[in-house]
Amino acid sequence: MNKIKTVYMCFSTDMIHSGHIDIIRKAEKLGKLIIGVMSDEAVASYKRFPLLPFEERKTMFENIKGVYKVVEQETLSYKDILKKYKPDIVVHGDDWKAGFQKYLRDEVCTILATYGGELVEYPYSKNERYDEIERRTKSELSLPDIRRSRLRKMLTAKGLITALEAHDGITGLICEKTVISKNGGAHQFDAIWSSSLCDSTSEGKPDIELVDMTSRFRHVNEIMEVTTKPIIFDGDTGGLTEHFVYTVRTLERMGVSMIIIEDKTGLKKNSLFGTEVEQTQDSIENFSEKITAGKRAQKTKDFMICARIESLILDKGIADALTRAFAFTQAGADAIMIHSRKKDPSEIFDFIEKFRKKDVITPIVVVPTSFNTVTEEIFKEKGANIVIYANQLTRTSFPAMQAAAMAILENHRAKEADDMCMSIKDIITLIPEE
Ligand code: SPV
Ligand code: MG
Repeated sequence: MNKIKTVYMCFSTDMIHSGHIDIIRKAEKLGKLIIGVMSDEAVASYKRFPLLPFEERKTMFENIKGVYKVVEQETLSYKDILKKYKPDIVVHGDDWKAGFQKYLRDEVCTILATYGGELVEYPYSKNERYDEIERRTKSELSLPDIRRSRLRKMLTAKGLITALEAHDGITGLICEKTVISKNGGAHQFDAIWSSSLCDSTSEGKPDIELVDMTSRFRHVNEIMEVTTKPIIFDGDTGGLTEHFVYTVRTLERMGVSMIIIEDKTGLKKNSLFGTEVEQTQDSIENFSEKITAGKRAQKTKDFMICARIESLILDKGIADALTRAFAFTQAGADAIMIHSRKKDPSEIFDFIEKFRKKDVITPIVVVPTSFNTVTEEIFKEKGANIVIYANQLTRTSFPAMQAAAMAILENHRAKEADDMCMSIKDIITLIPEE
């Protein structure tokens, strides 16, 4: 008697439509159907954060007639799952023959060939209605409640997340849409950083809390209009406690996930100036009160207040930074940001190691503008949880704009600047019409 074949298919969707049911019906006719449901982390890495968490997506597939078993596929790559279950047949839509998924397909074919497995592909069901479902899902992700709560969820799912600076719609879109695929994996930014330095710079002003909150909120709003990713807001010193509580409520209502406030007082200057300019650190008591007042003011459990410690920036040493970090978490801070302007990351690593000896839960945020040789993998290994690329989009755009302006001045025409310009076609791809 012929042995019943095992069939494997993997899904990342959080909504089942008739196209999925069609392909499942075909696959189950080929044998005992095992469905792989992709982990939250794997889905978030290449697509978007799933609306439904893994467990719910798993239950959804378990309840489909004809499905023999549902398992978790932890990575985009099928390698581990194929090695584990050795299915006789892998079923997939034929859409993965090109694009970033081609690598995955090639890998599947190579592995299947090692044990005589077979790949069965069905025509991908392109349907306007399915595109509409995906569009709707995306717009739900941008709703305040859903967007706000996603930072905590991502931290739990991934352990370490990254944020890239944006200060307007176009930089927001770059954070939202830039994805690279490499060796069967995909990589994109998890969140967006609304930086005081870059908001100020984009308005041609210094980073001294001169750009008021109303203008800062306008930048956030512009970003929110065209993105879905969670937003971390640079709240400078947070201002007076009496004002800070309103800032917390406004940001929370808008759907921002986290505010980071730094323990400085008086006229704030950008930290990267260090001790070249006069900067005063707030007292532990005052800053703790501000944090506690902010925590009391927020309405949801999702919103996070992060305390940023400036001790290393102001040459006050690790011991002072640690004392402050523990006091601020005691006061209710949901996360700690430790900053440094040294190229050498040792003092950051030293802080993280000592903090983690007493506190393994509170997320640690780092902004590696100066200590930029450290990779995300190393930060994760050391115990950091959020890596913010705080100003690279702003700083890369100026040289390009200046070069174009100079080329036009030199040549009395724009032709020489042409090669530096993004094509209209690329602009349309980045900014689609709804
Ligand atoms: C910002 O981006 O505005 C920051 C980070 O606060 S830093 O410029 O490094 O102080
Ligand atoms: Mg700032």
